[in-house]
Amino acid sequence: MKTIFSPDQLLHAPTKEISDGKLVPANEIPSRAEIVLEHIKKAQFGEVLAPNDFSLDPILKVHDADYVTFLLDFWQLWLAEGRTEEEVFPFVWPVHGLRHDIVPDQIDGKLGFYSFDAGTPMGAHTWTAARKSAETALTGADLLLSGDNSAFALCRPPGHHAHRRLYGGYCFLNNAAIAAQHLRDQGVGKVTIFDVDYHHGNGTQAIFYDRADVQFLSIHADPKVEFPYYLGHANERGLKEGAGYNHNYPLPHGTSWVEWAEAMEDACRSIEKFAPDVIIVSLGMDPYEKDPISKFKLKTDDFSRIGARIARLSKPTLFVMEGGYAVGDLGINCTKALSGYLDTV
Ligand code: OKP
Ligand code: ZN
Repeated sequence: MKTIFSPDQLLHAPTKEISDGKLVPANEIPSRAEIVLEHIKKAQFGEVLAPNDFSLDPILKVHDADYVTFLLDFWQLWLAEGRTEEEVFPFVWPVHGLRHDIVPDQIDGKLGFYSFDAGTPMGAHTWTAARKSAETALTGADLLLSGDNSAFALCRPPGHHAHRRLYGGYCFLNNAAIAAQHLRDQGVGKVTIFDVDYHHGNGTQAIFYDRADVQFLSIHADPKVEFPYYLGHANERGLKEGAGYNHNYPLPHGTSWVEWAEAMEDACRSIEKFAPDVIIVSLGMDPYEKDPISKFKLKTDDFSRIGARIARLSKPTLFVMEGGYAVGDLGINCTKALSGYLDTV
């Protein structure tokens, strides 16, 4: 199994974030990718490749052009406004009853228009890193197209919270969605995105909600008590042609392996029924018991079990990294998931 990674993904390097009303040290930091890379190399799963260059087209298949332009330009707008802070946060949003049809000209108006939380800092190099992260996922998709049975896209920043036209939850471009759409555009018939991150993949769900060609399943903490709060309930089953192709498994705080695995078993039965041509795993290591921002109780060896169960689905599989913030154990948990897969497949 090859791994794809670019050091440009380290350029997005926030030092602080707003969480639970406080300014706290950032969780989504470059060392997350570095420790995973170090463990992947040690495990010798296969070559580590740099991502290929892509035009903006595959990103624009998933994200609106005005949103992409905003991500590209926002640092210039920020400086032009005379701001000197290196980390940028939104603070005002067009929620219920406010207008969504006029994009403000001013930078603070734009920041709120294109985001859904105040917990996702942006900086001078955010666009460069996010674009490389998406290209890492796209290169993984291309490896499957050229015959590899599996690949690991070591994406960072993560992607699954990003909507077509919204950033948030540390995510700017939806790497898994961009890879899935690219596979469809290259002739792959049906794609499943299986999201095992602790947080609901609200962006991925929203992007494919009315489509029957991309199935989405997510096992996550109940949004009634956990970020992203406003999406991820069990009764969200898809719309129009997409009805029946969206599956959410919200689980309570404190969930450990037995209950988590039960949800996964149900999810795997739905995947088998859908019979995808390719599976993309949104691989978050944050269901881990020691994760600093999460409240599930999975242990290191449980990640091997996740990988092994996915292997038994017997489909070409692209692993796309999402969250996981217990940095000390992130490398081992990630390699466990991948070796669990490789030892079973
Ligand atoms: C990104 B990914 C709640 C703070 C929530 C955002 C979490 C984003 C997670 N105490 N902050 O899904 O791992
Ligand atoms: Zn997460």
